[in-house]
Amino acid sequence: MGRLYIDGTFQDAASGGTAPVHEKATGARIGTYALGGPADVDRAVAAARAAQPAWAALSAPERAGYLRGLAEHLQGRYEELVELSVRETGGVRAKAEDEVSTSIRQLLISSVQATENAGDILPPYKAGKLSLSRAVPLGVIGVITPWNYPMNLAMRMVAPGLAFGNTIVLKPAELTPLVGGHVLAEAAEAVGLPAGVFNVVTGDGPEAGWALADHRGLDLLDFTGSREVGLAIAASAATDLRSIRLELGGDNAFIVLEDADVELAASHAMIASLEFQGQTCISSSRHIVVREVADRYLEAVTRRVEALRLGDPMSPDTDLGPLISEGQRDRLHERIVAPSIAKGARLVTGGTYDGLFYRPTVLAEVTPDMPAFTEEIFGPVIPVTVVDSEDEAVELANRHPMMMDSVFTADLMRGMDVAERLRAGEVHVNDAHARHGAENQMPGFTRRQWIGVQRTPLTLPDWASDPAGRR
Ligand code: TXE
Repeated sequence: MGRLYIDGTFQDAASGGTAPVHEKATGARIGTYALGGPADVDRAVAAARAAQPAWAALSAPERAGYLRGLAEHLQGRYEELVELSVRETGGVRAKAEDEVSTSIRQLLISSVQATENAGDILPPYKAGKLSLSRAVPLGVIGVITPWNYPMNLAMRMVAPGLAFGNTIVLKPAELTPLVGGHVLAEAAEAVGLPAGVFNVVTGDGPEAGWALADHRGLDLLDFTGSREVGLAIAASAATDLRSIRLELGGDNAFIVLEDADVELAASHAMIASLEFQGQTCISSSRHIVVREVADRYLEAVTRRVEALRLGDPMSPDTDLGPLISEGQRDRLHERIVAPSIAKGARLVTGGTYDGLFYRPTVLAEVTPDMPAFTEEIFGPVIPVTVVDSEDEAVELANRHPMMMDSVFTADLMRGMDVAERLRAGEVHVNDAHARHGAENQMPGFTRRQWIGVQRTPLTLPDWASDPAGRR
């Protein structure tokens, strides 16, 4: 631990510095990570660049074989990795199991996809032409990941990226560099991935992160994290039109209509807002409930929330573990919960904390001018806003950027209609956080190259074929 993985070798950061990694539930030190910086990122990008042509020149089944090897390696360490994920992220066992198994599944899916289709034959525009589109790798991809699903969010980029012939430099979050970076480097070494194909530069955001985000030697920079850092990366990339892809937060809506099964909605609300203590970009951040069922919904949610067990995430009896950091706790409490209560929100339950353990919280009478409505929550808080109609619910939901919304109604067609009116990228009807196979649809790890071949001689105009012979 405490080392970078560059060009196929574990090595110290140029600065020589390391920093501790802590178990979130206890604060115990569980490892170290190397404090990489610009010089390390330069070396990693150069190694990835040098390795890329030979990696892309391997056959797709050969690359797929390496991916299957990575999957087998992770599977062989399953128990150890689940435990490490629990310690490092503070998520309960079920969350850690989901994270590791989703990462393995991603590797297997990408290994198949890469061998399936290398392009298309297109209908020619004119007779005698052969028109092809060929999928070619982008080249070198920089990947910056957050701490909430560190292995899974890395693998979503790394697996398809490698499968399609790209090479990678990964900068994992400093709160989770082990399960989000070091373990993946160990896997790469164990399966003998060619040197430089996959590199891990750990370090802090403003140093290692920014050095990678701002690097001119990448073909794509992929960032998952906060809106603030995303804005800075977008501004920098705009200065010379570098390719970036950003996945930032979402102030997602959870709509309960008057004909909904209120108990069902309340059960889904637990998962939608409280899974991993609500620290997920697709967490439901605003519960918008039609007045007729609002009291019943509030009661059903509160009853469930008050029965949740907060504690050691390793214990099978625990429902919610600690928050990831004091910074996240303070942001949640000082910038969202307390000011919303000050503005008139009613604290129904929770609203207190002990260290990183934040009691699951229900806020009622939340209005659209309160931080609990306008800000992404990113913590175990359910803010409930009452509306008079479906139209008002849709209008309020659409006021903020959303990734994934839910709508609860007894009428599925009505649910579909509401879904069509919501601006979220993904909407669930009578469901939340459902797995719909997004890992099958990761976009853009190749670019399209169009190839046109003239198969039969063309009759060209005189001015092109023989201008000198013109009379
Ligand atoms: O994110 P940061 P934080 C959102 C969520 C949360 C907020 C803050 O709203 O409350 O972000 O979380 C690296 N240049 N999400 O502070 O700082 C950093 O090292 C380049 C949503 O932890 O954006 C880490 O690897 N990189 C998200 C990654 O960016 C920088 C999940 C994310 O850290 C950098 C997590 C810089 N200047 C938080 N500064 C989701 N979409 O799921 C930091 N980083």
